[in-house]
Order: sequence, then C-alpha cells, then structure tokens
Amino acid sequence: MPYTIDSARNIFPSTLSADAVPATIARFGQLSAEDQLALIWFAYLEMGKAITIAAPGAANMQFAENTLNQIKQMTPMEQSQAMCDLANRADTEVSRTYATWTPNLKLGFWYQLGEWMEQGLVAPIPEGYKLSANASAVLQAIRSLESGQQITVLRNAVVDMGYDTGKLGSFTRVSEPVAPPKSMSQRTQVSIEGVANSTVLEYMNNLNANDFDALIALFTPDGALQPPFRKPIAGREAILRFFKEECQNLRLLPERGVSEPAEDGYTQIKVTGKCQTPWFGADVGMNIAWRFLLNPDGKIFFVAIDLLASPKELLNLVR
Ligand code: 45D
Repeated sequence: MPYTIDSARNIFPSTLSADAVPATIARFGQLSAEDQLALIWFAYLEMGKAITIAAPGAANMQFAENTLNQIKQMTPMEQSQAMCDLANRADTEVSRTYATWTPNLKLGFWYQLGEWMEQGLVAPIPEGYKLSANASAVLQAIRSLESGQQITVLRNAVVDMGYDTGKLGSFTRVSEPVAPPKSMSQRTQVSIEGVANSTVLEYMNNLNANDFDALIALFTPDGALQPPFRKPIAGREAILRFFKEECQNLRLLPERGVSEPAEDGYTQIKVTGKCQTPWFGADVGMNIAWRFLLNPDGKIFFVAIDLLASPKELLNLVR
C-alpha cells in the first residue's frame, strides 16, 4: 500500500516528543488574561537571567510600528486593556491587526512592548501582582522545563494571541521581508554520523543558507512538512510560504542518524541533533529529531520535526 501523509506521520513511532509543551500550553490557555500576561511576563524575566534574546531587526519591526505607536499613546489603563484584549482574543482593532502577522512579527511586537514596560513607557504588570494558585502551578511547570521547551511555550503563547483569523474573513497576511540566500562562499556543510543521503544533507545545508527555492525542490509536489506540535503543511506552495515566513536564519546542527529501506522502495531516515533560533542564537540549543520519508526518486514525501522530550532522546535511533 503506498504511503499517505497520515501513514507517513507514524514512521519511527518510538520517538518521544516533549509532551510537556502542549500540556503546559493547554493549562496556560485556561487562565484569565491577567494571569496569562503576568505569568508569561514573570517567566520571560526569569529566563532573561540565563539567556539573551536578540532584538528584532528594523525591517521586521516596521510592520508593527503603527500599532506599537498607537499603544504607546494610550493611557496606562487603555494599554493594559489592549494587552488583555490580545490575550482574550477579543474583537478590537489592535487584535485584528495582530492576527494578520506572522509569528516573528508578533514576537517582535511583544519584545518592543516588554522594553517599553521596563522603561515605564507602557503600563507594566502591576508590582506585587499575585498569581492565582493555578497560574502559580503553571509557572512552576514552566520553570521545570529545559530552555528549548520554555521558549517554545512562550512562542506559542504569543502566537495564539489576537483575534481569531478564522473570523476575519479575507485578509492579507503580513510577514517580514525575505532576505536573499547566503552566497556560496558563506555556506556551511553539515555532516551526520550514520547518514550520507544527499537529499537529507542538502535539506540541512539549504535551510542553513536560507536557500528556500533549492530547498523546496527537494520535496515531491504533494509532499508535506510537519513542524513541532503542528499538523502537516502539505504541498510545495504552502511549505515554501512557511519557509519564507518562519524559517529565516535558523541554524540546524544535526548530529547522527539512521537510514533504512521502507515499503514500496521508499527510504526512512531519522536524524537527531540541535536547532537554534535567531532569537536566542547559541544560548538555546533545542533537541530535535527529523523523521524523513523519501520516495524512490529520493524526493522528500514527508518530514516531521519533533522537539524531543529530553537530551536522552538524541540517542534514540530505533524504529
Ligand atoms: O508583557 O527543519 C509576553 C522548522 C506577555 C523548519 C511579553 C524547524 C506579557 C524545518 C508575551 C510575555 C521551523 C519546523 C510581554 C526545523 C508581556 C526544520 C513578551 C524547527 C512583554 C528544524 C514576550 C525550528 C516575548 C524550531 C517577547 C524548532 C517573548 C524553531 C519572546 C523554534 C519569545 C523557535 C520568543 C522558537 C520565543 C523560538 C522570541 C521556539 C522564540 C522561540
């Protein structure tokens, strides 16, 4: 029986992903907007002691600028309300605009608000704000996660805010500009212990070079990519858009892997290693698995990227 995207999702089923992340996000989502904002602010401050977040580039910020200035000009009460409205996914002008942004623009927007809150230009979380018991428990759960899982929880909290795009009707997505790929002389080549497959190596090298056109050519037209804790993104057009919107300047550091024949002349390859986001650079190495299913022509029919449960999983290469 030939593979479907659904059946492909089950290759290397013993891979343990970080279930604590979706579990924590689900608990977070049950809290009041005030608790959500305060909790994530406390978590953000605590993490900031150990890791440094990179300021977003100006090209990135220009799209959020109008909304940021609009908030800066509000009274402190209105500012707090606008932030709660975002967490509540309320139907407001700011929440509607926010909803049209890619994750990086949303993160950049909050980065700027955080700076302003610290500088006293935007209403801070009230001093001595007391978290509810549930919120304290969620904060404790976040503290116990490894840093790669912590920043994933934070990113998800930010991405989930704003008005529901499903209720927006037709709208234009707003994303940061796509920089040209790295020049050939600037590119690096990965090597992966146990894997010499050229498609997999080119996948890593092209993604590291932001060469999304060469990268998408490695996929079958009906291929799919499944990011951590998300449904598969299917088809070259959708995957290419995802690369341009969410994958600039990632650093993939694959370490080892295993390659074996699968049904119908397909090949399944699992690779483990680290991945760095431009937001935190080498401060945070996320433990990652890539689970590839290549068709008989060596094209990528499916690849899942999993955030691993623990560093121990980096050594789990069994079927
Ligand atoms: O006042 O092979 C709050 C793919 C509210 C592609 C805030 C991949 C309160 C294929 C929000 C707290 C992409 C899938 C303020 C690989 C408040 C592929 C501000 C994987 C001020 C490998 C909060 C890539 C702020 C991966 C500013 C796994 C929070 C990428 C900022 C993972 C949080 C990237 C930030 C991650 C989090 C990035 C910047 C997890 C960034 C996280």
